[in-house]
Amino acid sequence: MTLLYYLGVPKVVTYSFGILQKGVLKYLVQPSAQNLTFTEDIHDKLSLKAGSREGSQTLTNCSIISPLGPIRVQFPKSLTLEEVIRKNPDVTQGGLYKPLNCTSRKKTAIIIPHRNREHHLKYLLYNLHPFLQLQQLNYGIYVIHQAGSFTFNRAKLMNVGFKEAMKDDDWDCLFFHDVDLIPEDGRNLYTCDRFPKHASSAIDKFGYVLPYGSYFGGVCAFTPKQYMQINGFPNNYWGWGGEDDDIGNRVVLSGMSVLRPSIVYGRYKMIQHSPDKGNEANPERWDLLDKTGQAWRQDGINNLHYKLLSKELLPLYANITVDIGFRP
Ligand code: BGN
Repeated sequence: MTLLYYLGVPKVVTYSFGILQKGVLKYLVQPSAQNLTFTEDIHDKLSLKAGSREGSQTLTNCSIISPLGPIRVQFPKSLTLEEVIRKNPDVTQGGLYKPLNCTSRKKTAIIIPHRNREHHLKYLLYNLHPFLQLQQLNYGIYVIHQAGSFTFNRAKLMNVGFKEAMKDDDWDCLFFHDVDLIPEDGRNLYTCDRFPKHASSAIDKFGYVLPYGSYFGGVCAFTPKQYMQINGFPNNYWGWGGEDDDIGNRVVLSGMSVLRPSIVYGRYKMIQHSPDKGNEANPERWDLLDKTGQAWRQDGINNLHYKLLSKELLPLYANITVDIGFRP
């Protein structure tokens, strides 16, 4: 299992692994039913500890091993945001959390691009908060909301998230997270590594394998240094598709490899939805991708412009609303 955990392999090799996954591994890695923990049980586990922060004693370092294995994620029909707030009493304004009885050496910011997906956001928060708390991380959740109704730009929102989160704290890891993906295994650690990480290696929508070897969509993680090394994400992909491939290309072009959790740990459930209005497929994506090799140094975090409209510290997350402009 440990050997499978990370595959620090360049693009080409990852591709052949993708084929291998499809053929054989898929059948070896289904979690057995008796090991599954329900989201609600995780909340129960945490509520026993809630509020029990121990006084001024010197705290020992937290373990970075999550007690959780496979999770059967839940989507209770009548769930409200108030209930999610109630279930997370130790999360402070702006969606910040620190372990109660140990000192965490890991500080992770979660960046979630968003528009009109309140329903998904509620279920993601319901599942993600306890998941991160059991990993004993210092963490903060940032939701980056694109104002207006111009075409959606996922990668530019991620750049805004990076900039805004780094103003608040010296995060040592940033997770760039789709709003509709729920992690299904506690051993998928939300920490950074020697190279950028593609955390969603096995999404249910693709039959729990990579759809293609160089796939970099869904959930990925960078240290600030790695993020600067790829010049952040592209700002010029308006609409659906291609921006994740561009980011994956940047990793390779800047001399790094992609790390992935095994398809046992990297499982995610995608919340089903119909295509978003304002996020139609981007007809320019093939042309843009052809040019990544020349464009990545000019377009990215170094030429990012946006207007910050508001920053509210809500109980479960920091809500950042931005005007990022429109396709020129
Ligand atoms: C790919 C998309 C990705 C998307 C995955 C999975 C493109 C670029 C043209 C080659 N890439 O085809 O953005 O995440 O599918 O849906 O469309």
